[in-house]
Amino acid sequence: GPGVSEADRRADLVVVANRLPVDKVTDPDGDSEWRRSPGGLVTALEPVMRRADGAWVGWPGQPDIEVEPFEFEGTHLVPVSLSADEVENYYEGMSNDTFWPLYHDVISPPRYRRVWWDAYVRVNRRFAEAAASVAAEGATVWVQDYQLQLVPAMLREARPDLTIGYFHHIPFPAYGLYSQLPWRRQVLEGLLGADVIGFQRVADAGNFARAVRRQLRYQTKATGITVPLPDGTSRNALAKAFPISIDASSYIELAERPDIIARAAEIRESLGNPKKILLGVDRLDYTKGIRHRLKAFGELLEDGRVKVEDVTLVQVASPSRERVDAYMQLRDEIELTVGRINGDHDTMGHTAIRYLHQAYPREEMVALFLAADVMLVTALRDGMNLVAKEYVATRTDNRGVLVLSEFAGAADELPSAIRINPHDIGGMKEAIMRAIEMPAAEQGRRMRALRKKVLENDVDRWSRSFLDALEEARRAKKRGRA
Ligand code: GDG
Repeated sequence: GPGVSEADRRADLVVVANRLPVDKVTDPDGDSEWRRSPGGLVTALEPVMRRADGAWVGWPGQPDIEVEPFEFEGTHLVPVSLSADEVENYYEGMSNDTFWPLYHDVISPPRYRRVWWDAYVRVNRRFAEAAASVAAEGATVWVQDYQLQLVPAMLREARPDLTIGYFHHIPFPAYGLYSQLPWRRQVLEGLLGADVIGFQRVADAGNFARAVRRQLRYQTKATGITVPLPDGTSRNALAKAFPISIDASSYIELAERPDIIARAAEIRESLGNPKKILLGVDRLDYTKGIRHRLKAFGELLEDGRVKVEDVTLVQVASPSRERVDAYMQLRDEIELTVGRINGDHDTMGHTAIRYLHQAYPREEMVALFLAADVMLVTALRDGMNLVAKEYVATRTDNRGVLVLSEFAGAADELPSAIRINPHDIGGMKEAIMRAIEMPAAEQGRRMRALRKKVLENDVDRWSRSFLDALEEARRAKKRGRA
């Protein structure tokens, strides 16, 4: 209102995420401006934030810059600065080289380093303080993801009046693995500061509840956890699955655009008009099963079951976490494998694998989805996997086949995909052949069922159901106090 300065604005809904929903873009003249980031979470929360006149707390994406809070497209943005050391220890270290591999079933060995943990605690406190200072009395705060697992308890401590939610975008591992973490108690206690703790799959919520029982000896019952308080009373936390989704209608709009349809035809043409195009789209990450996929496809070529003139695999591996060792090593392995397979099978006019270590605009991604007869999602572990849902949403002609790993959260909702275990290379080869050879009628049957699921459960529904659960928690708290 009048007289309230920008920096003093308080919000009734606050989102706290590692990144702000904007990127700072600098043009060749050195002028810079903020642009909305392309991410899915940003799109998902944009309408909610606008309606609630909300605030968003996050890191602006570059080390050592101090930025004052500012307004951006109807949202109050509150930047949290990180030093270069903090980016290295809190983000690249603790978040991406400890929690990420541990929570994805130690596909790559997690590293437990005390200096990383110290930075993680310090940075989580900074996020919690920023959120506490922008939240209005009785506000709702929604914390996002594994970089900020301590924020809920820190916030509750500073601001008991708040209703706090936390959503975990990645898997929560079985207790036998989770218990490796030297700071396993602190993390559970951090998360339990929230009134609602959301996970992708029912199994993730179950693993979390089991860790809480085994480690903290708290009582759990279905999705409810009884958290004891110092005064001998207790409060309830809800730990439950809220499977995330995509803005399906925006993908349909793109899929119906004539220029994008034309681009899909052009892509097929430039690949030499193969009979079938297989597609993989992933951040270049060891959780995505890219090597397993390449192995299966390479063997099918080797066995003579597919011919390079007939079938091409397009693999987009967008650059990711390039300063973390495990990612540099993975890139070398993938590029060696692609080089070998192409060297053995390519002809002058046809390539086995068109490998693209690049990031593309969303329009190009949709053109690729439209060009692909078979989408390969072969993750070894994945919280959800939005790519599977995006492919399905764009297939307005009800054609195309989704091959989907049972280790991706999306498998719980999409039983009409061809389900695979990516560790079973033989099984994956059969699944790929089945997808390549699938008659149009069966494709249509399966794709209609898949589309129904994705269109009914879009991201707007996801955010509404999470915020409804938080609202319910807020009411229950009020009743408890009255
Ligand atoms: C985490 C969890 C969970 C990829 N390359 C390009 C590009 N992408 C887009 C995809 C998709 C998104 O990035 C990736 O989302 P995923 O869900 O597939 O995977 P993660 O990045 O690992 O996300 C995951 C998700 O959080 C949400 O909770 O589902 O399990 O790991 O939207 O299309 N987009 C563009 N160019 C690219 O080159 N434009």
